[in-house]
Amino acid sequence: MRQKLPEPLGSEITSESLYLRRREFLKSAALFTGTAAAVGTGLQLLSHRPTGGDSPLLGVPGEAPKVARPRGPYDTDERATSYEDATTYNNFYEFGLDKGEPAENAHTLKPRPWTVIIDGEVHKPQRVDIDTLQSWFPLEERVYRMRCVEAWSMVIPWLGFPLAGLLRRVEPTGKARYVAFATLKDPAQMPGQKYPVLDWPYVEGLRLDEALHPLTMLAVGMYGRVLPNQNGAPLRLVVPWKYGFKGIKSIVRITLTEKQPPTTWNLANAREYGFFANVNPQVDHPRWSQASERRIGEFRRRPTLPFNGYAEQVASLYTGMDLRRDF
Ligand SMILES: Nc1nc2c(c(=O)[nH]1)N[C@H]1C(S)=C(S)[C@@H](COP(=O)(O)O)O[C@H]1N2
Ligand SMILES: [Mo]
Repeated sequence: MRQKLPEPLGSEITSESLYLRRREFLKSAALFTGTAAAVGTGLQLLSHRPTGGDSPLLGVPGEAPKVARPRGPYDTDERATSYEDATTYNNFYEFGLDKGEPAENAHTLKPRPWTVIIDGEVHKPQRVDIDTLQSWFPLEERVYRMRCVEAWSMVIPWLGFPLAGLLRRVEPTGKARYVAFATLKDPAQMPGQKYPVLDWPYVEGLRLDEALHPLTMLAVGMYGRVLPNQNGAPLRLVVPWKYGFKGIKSIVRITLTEKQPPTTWNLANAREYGFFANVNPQVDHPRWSQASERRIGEFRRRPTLPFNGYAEQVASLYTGMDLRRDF
């Protein structure tokens, strides 16, 4: 059955809450140079939306979600991957190695209640419930390309907020140079952790300037609804110019550090997976070419773009670096 056409995001909220959200947005927007398209989606609305079943905000499979808002400076105009594909073709080894397994198995993950720790080289460490953390920031929608190191890609409308807002709030010390992230470790909720395929918990990291870049976001939702478990509920990192494995899922801890933190795929195979993992069509994976990619839902391969098409925004972060050596 054909689903009801999605309504514009935020259409259900009252003018009063819209007013309050706008004020919040203006406050936080002052921290950034670029202006982002804030989506007035009420957090209450989002967090109570069930992860299964119908949603009026859900896109029609195979069609770009119809979002009645002006395209923001960070949005690609490429057609979004269908919700169906984005939620059934996943990499989330805590729930199995096959692409279909996370969607089948991730119901054992309990994304609420959920505590996130932000610590390390910060003046104001936090131990905070995910709903409180979410309430600190207005949600924005960003339609980003996502390029997996395995040479497939998607286009996903994320809902979240810039990581920079959270980092500024905890006030990094003068020693902070990197940000480390960790996924939940609980084999009862994440049955794949019973097997030593990777070092658990999954960990990732960014250099502080990468973490503060306005493109870098923490997502709590996608396609106008709360993040499905298989996509990394309740909180996942999105760094669109890097290979997908940098986008760590189901985050419980964010630690600012002086030294470059260990990262899971680099620990597993340093020759194949670097710390930076910037999308680079000129540096092949030892076992396959990175020059082109398969966009999920499309027939023909397409060329892979330097920094996944975000070179204009991020290339300057790497001035003076040899990106063949620091891949
Ligand atoms: N904790 C955790 N995070 C993870 C992974 C994982 O196995 N475990 N897989 C990564 C990889 S390789 C990719 S491509 C993306 C996939 O995100 P998606 O399933 O939402 O498309 O998640 C990344 N984050
Ligand atoms: Mo990936």
